[in-house]
Amino acid sequence: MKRLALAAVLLAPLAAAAQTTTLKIVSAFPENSFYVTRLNTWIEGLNSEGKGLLQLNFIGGPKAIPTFEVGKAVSTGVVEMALTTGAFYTNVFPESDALKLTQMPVAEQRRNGAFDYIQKVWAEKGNMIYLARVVEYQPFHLYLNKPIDKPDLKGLKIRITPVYRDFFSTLGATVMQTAPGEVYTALERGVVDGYGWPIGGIFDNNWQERTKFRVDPGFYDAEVSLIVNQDAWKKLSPKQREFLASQARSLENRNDYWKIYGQQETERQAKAGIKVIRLEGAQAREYVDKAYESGWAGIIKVSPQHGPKMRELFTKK
Ligand code: 173
Repeated sequence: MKRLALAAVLLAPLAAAAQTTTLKIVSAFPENSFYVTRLNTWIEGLNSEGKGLLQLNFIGGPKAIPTFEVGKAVSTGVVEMALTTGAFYTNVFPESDALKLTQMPVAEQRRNGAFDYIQKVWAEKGNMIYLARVVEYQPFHLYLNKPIDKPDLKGLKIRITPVYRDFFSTLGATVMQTAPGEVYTALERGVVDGYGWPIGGIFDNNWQERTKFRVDPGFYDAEVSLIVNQDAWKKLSPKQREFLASQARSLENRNDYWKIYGQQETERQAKAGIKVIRLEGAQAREYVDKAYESGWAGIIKVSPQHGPKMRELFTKK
């Protein structure tokens, strides 16, 4: 009897510890970006609710794993989770960059089959669980230091990621890919005349100091999501999976916040002296149409298998 009780005392903490899984998570966006601030707040909440079940250990941003390596790290299980965007892991599978082209909120993607299709492709081609989209309602813009009076970027050198490559190239730009962490230096040295970025976030790394113009309208919708290594996901218990999915879902459900953030950032840019180059009427329509046409042409070219189906599911009817 005595021995049994002792064994129970000794084994109880072990059993509890065995039930807790800790997953490593990284961000492909710089440590000091607002996306990461929001991620850390979410992780704190998850860790306090997930005691004894599931914990997340934030390893860091691009200093830990470089921006364009994060997708591979998740795919191979070097880390179990990441906050990143599809444009940063086209080196895992090229369809990843298509998420910028969705024309309906993620809530609707979960209803119309788009989300299921994304999950299937991400699992098959990336060994990833596409868990939740945690940024939306953030159109991309072209930011410039030289003025333009029509949608023609000939003679301009623009910083890009895969998001903007097809579109800005179509407009005649010379393009140069960099991670977000290298944008400031590229502007400072005059290596580029402008860059692509969503409506929000340019203040995180002081790019406003090196930005004269924003071109309106914006185009596409910035996608930032939580992805999980599929093997790590399968190793979780049903209860842990349910917990992680519902925590991620509750962050996704708060995406309306990004609408307000976009307005605030627009005002902040005006106050910082950034002038708007506004394309109007037919020119504005052509600009946005060109963005989608060149974007889809690029995706369909690299993925004749999934591109057309994604286009059908992602396009507003
Ligand atoms: O410009 C970028 O680095 C980029 O591709 C991106 C994608 C989503 C959100 C923010 C930036």
